[in-house]
Amino acid sequence: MNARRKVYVAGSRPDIQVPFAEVDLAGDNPPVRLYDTAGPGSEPEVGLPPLRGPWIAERGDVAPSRGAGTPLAAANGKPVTQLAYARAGVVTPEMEFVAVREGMDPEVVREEIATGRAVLPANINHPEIEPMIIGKRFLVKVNANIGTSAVTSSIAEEVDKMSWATKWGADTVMDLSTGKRIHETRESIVRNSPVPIGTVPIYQALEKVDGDPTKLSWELYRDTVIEQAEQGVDYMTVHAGVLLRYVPLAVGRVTGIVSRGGSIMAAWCLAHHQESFLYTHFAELCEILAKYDVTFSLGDGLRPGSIADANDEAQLAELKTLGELTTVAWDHGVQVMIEGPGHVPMHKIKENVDLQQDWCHEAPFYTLGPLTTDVAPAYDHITSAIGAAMIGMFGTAMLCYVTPKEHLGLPDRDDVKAGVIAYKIAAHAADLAKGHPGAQAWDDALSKARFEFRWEDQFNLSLDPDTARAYHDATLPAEPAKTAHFCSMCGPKFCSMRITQDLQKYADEQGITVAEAAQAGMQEKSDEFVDAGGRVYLPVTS
Ligand code: IRN
Ligand code: FE2
Repeated sequence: MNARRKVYVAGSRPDIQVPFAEVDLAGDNPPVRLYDTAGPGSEPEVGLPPLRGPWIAERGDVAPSRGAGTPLAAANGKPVTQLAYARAGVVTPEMEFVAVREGMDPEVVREEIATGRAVLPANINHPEIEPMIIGKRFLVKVNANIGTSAVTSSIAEEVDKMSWATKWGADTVMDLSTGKRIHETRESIVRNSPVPIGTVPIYQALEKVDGDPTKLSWELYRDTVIEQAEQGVDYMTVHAGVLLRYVPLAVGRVTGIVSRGGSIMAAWCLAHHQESFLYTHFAELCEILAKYDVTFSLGDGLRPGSIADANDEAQLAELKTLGELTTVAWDHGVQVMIEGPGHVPMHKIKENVDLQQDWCHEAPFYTLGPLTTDVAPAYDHITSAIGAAMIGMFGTAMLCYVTPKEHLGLPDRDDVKAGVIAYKIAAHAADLAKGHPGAQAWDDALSKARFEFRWEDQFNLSLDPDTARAYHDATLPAEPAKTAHFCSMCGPKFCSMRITQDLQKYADEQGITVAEAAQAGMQEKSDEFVDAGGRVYLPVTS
């Protein structure tokens, strides 16, 4: 029996169908509805149905960019972004979709987007997505990075990794492919992805100049951005805050510049001794993004790559510039989020959120971990999930996962799952700490199932039912054990939860309080103990 079912909740119009995973529970316990990122499931060759197609068309502001059959673009010179609509007081179907998904008032969703405190990444050329929102008033989100590199993996493998990541709860996926078939890989991923897709266009631009950053130019970069926007990329990392004058600030660091995009731009700035073209052409870039509703993810090219470099001058100088660029993007009607570190010890985490929120006018923060210590390669999903939980609690809106392979190699399927699960834990722990309405209902349902020894319910409610079930079965494989009133931790004779339950039952039967029952029970047990010969260990008789 599959106790986890996909259900859809309709919005104000029949084509707003919001997915949830519903978990049926035993007895008269009501079913629990969980946020669901898995999508309807796709045939890789066909792709997902274009759910948002009618919503995009009926706004009447887009047209095929180069005639029939070509990608869409803004038709009348005005931004076609969710930000522009939110400011105009319009609740789009996308906004209503996320309101139902988050259990929030659609007006709150609109307001958060209008003020820039939240983003709804939804390229008009990615009609396949189930809309989601990133902002501190909403559930903390998780991004999973995937992507081919020149050395390993195929397109099919990457599409599979994307589906695998969303199955375990990734809210967005970034395709960081490098190497030969970037365009084709991205096409397959976008057409099959139920979640927004992010990219770092400078990576593909670099491939076009055979890996020589000094040969990059604004024109080449611009064309790459348009190519990706037309494919339907929903948000793009742009390292426009790496200014020429900031590069020397990274010289004295323990780990220099660790951001790939950041080091590409630093190399270009130094080679030409000019200001970054991402900065000098930023307004033009905004005009392009506004035509497709691509959301900016302003990159942290100078993020710290070690505990020693956390919160240093280079990092904070860049953050200030990202704040200025946020205002420019907003003036163009473009949605913005801000990327953050990296490696930060726990006592320096809060300052990151406070400064980012202040300097970047409350634009959503999107951080990579941060890793709270550098001493555990192979376990950086853990070192960073600790930081991610903290930074999420302080108001970070999205957490970029880190896998066990961080610093060591390219993540495979198992690493993707380990990373996503670690980050779902961090995100949910943050939701609880923030008091997000409804977050605790999930914990309460699982706790109750645990207390009542409803093993199947416990498994089905868990973040990773497969592993929970497998661990249980490894010690108590028999089917009856799943309903038995003990677990393998304490065994049948010493289960604390069973003792509490027995006490309650005894008190109810005798019409006395639990305290009195405990007293009476103690006496009874003492007598029984003495009668049985006063031995501590009894042979198991059943
Ligand atoms: C997120 C927050 N800070 C960085 N990230 C992610 O790191 C970013 O979104 C991208 O997925 C990845 C690689 O960025 P760099 O190394 O090019 O900066
Ligand atoms: Fe690192």
